[in-house]
Amino acid sequence: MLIKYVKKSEAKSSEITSKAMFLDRRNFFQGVAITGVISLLPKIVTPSFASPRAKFLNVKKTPFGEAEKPTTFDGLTNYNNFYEFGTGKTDPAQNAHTLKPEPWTIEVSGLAKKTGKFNLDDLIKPHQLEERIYRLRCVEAWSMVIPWVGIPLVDIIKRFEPNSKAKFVAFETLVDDEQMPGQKNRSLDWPYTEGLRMDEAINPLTLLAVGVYGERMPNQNGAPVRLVVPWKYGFKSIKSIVKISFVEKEPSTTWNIQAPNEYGFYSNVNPNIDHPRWSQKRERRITGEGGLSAMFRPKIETQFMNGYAEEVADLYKNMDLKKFF
Ligand SMILES: Nc1nc2c(c(=O)[nH]1)N[C@H]1C(S)=C(S)[C@@H](COP(=O)(O)O)O[C@H]1N2
Ligand SMILES: [Mo]
Repeated sequence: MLIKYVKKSEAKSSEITSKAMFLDRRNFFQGVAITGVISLLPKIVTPSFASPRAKFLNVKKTPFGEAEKPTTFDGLTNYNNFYEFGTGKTDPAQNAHTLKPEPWTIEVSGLAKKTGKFNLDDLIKPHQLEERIYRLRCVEAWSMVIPWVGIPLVDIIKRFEPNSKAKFVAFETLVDDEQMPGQKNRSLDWPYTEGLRMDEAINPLTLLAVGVYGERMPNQNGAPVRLVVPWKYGFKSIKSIVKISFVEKEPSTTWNIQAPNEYGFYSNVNPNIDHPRWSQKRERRITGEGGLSAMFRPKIETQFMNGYAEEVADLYKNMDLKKFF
């Protein structure tokens, strides 16, 4: 990648020390023994990183989530949903090393003045990378707090100059069953697809993320580039994006195709609307500390729009949220 970063070997020793702290695996896994349910726990694996771990230079800090305690690096890289690498939570950490995140091309098409194939580095280069700490609430009722590195999607969208007919933005993940061996199974319809209404896509909260903790995106989290839509259930935050298209009609999306009665197009986090098979009122916060047993801690209340209502509730002011779930 041409994105400016400093190789670990070039990092100051002070940085290496702090790095070593969040790489301390004992933090994440201590406490597992006391649960007495080891056989029920996901397999503990060593996270895989295809490329050398390296820090971005020049990431601007922002006030987003600064009051929150992020999930540890180990926590957010060892408990993932990424069906392209298997359906288990530890499958991505174990299997995602086969993904080659560089070089990476994104194809932009549809109702815009500028379309074509773009190298990811060229797309990113003119922009200031930001760190934003956002809550991620999975539809399965767990959550994390993640220090993302990225760019507001709106800044990227502007450059393609979509026209007034473009009412939605559709996204697709890579299809390559050599790089993504989980695609040899029909666990989902490949490619994984997602979509946002244009006003959601250009909302200043919506992030195109290229890293976490100041480093390039770990493969299991969606390298090299993914969406982060913090007020929506996690599955809207599509990983390893290779296609973006500006379209007139609401695009079809993977989980809606899979189970339309369970997963709607909007999928805004909403504790007042239960999933047909479970409550969405509360969530388990995965801190990454205190071992995987942390998942057995009492749940916390889920907030309407995942706590981002002030920024986004207006987008839905004339809509029946029970109908457009
Ligand atoms: N391509 C793709 N993107 C995906 C998924 C997936 O299986 N494939 N899983 C989604 C789900 S269900 C969640 S909760 C988040 C998890 O992101 P994380 O692993 O970085 O926590 O990614 C989302 N993006
Ligand atoms: Mo999810």
